[in-house]
Amino acid sequence: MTQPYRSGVVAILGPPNAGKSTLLNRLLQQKIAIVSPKPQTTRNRIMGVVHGDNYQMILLDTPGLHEAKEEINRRMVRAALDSIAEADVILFLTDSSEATPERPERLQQQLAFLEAAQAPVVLALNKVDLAPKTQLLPLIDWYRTQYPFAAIVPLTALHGDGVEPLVQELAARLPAGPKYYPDDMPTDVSERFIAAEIVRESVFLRTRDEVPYATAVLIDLFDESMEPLRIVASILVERNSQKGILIGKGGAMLAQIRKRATAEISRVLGRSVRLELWVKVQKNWTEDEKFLRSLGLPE
Ligand SMILES: Nc1nc2c(ncn2[C@@H]2O[C@H](COP(=O)(O)OP(=O)(O)OP(=O)(O)O)[C@@H](O)[C@H]2O)c(=O)[nH]1
Ligand SMILES: [Mg+2]
Repeated sequence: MTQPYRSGVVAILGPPNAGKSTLLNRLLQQKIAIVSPKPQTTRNRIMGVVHGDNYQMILLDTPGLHEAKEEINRRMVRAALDSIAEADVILFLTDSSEATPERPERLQQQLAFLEAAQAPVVLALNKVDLAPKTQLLPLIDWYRTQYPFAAIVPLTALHGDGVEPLVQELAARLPAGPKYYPDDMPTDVSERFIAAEIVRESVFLRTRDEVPYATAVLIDLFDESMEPLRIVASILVERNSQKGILIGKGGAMLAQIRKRATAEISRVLGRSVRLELWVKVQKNWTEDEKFLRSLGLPE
């Protein structure tokens, strides 16, 4: 008997910085989600489609689950939790090099969210390249006592080991279903969104403390008819002092951010780009409900 065609939604959840976006990009073999060494990089739910021979896997990358005090953080966590209801399979991804059972409460809280889910939960232990080998088996045993995972897969999203076995585990748990998206459609995010996100990624990579978290990026112009592609973007911050940091001495910081973002947008979109950046102060935007909604963050 031939296998039925399978399709469905896999929601990727887990603590901040575990490597969720790195994994999404690897599974899609292209960059649609930004990545940084800082937590809380991803702010929106980001969809990507993996097209297998006999299955279609709709992946949802989500913001990391964290203790949310500010309005923006509350909404980021909401975006992540909302994806649970849509999921046919949940992929819970953690950092195996860090999240040892020494800090179990945080993980237990996150696993409690999944208990409401009807969907099977596959655990992926990421960053095994950084974890001491002797740590892995006790860690797997510990996770087994915490939740009835459908499968546990060690992997490294960055280097690719373990990714294929993970795909097999996920695909096998998709329900029988139709092909929802055409083969040539890897994502629903626009090039405009990716460009704004790469500017934000560049800010995450070049600045520290509260500055990346006070930053939002808006695309003011995205003119595809121009060669090179012309993009004008505003980088919003909350305070004048942050604007000063982003611009830097004689404009040096902004020049660095622009240079890095231009190169990365060109690489990802596969065409040359001319990028213009403006830094603007928009007081308390991280608490502004209407503005957060305009950024696609749910109630
Ligand atoms: N060594 C190693 N680093 C990894 C691996 N996977 C991801 N990283 C790094 O971990 C950091 C966080 O990766 P992200 O993909 O941004 O993590 P995330 O879970 O999406 O983070 P948030 O969006 O903030 O929740 C980046 O510096 C990645 O390069 C891995 O398998 N091995
Ligand atoms: Mg992310």
